[in-house]
Amino acid sequence: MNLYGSNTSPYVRRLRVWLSNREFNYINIDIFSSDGRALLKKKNPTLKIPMFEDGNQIVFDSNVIYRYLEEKFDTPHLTWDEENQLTMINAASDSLIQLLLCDRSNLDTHADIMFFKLQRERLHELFEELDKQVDQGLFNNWNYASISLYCLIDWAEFRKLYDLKAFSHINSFHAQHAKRPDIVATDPRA
Ligand SMILES: N[C@@H](CCC(=O)N[C@@H](CS)C(=O)NCC(=O)O)C(=O)O
Repeated sequence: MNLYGSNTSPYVRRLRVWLSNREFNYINIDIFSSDGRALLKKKNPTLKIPMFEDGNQIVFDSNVIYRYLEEKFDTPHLTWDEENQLTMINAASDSLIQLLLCDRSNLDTHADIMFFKLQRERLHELFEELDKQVDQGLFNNWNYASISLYCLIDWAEFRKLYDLKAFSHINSFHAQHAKRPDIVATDPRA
């Protein structure tokens, strides 16, 4: 089993953490280098990571990879509420990725422009709801949803993409899990 990704991607990190007590090869690629792009073009027309390879089966997209792994390891399905948590975490991750790519394209992401305003409005709603759910204990189990939340907030902090200071429950959640061996082993700063 090969997981292709990069050390900084929050979508890749959640799978690395979830898989941390299983046998798999992690292949770190730079998706913006010519070698990385050539490898992706051969196997994955979405040109996005993570990508998973199990024998002849290639799987794209972290959500689908997770479903594949659930089946392969016969682990319980996410509940509908956990699926919603994951959808919120994905929406926040996607908005932050769009802002990062715009910033790297030298666009002013604080400009009064519909696209940027929509992302920031969404991020505010999502972090408020996620903060509330952490307070309600809905992320108390260390499962795929809470691993994904950790990877999102740690990445937002690492990339300095969003000021999360106001979300005290999210901050406590982050501090609570920061020293876990699977988290330390996948730190994008390392
Ligand atoms: N829905 C995808 C999103 C993956 C994604 O956006 N990955 C980023 C890296 S964190 C990527 O490959 N970006 C390349 C690009 O947008 O060109 C998933 O869940 O796997």
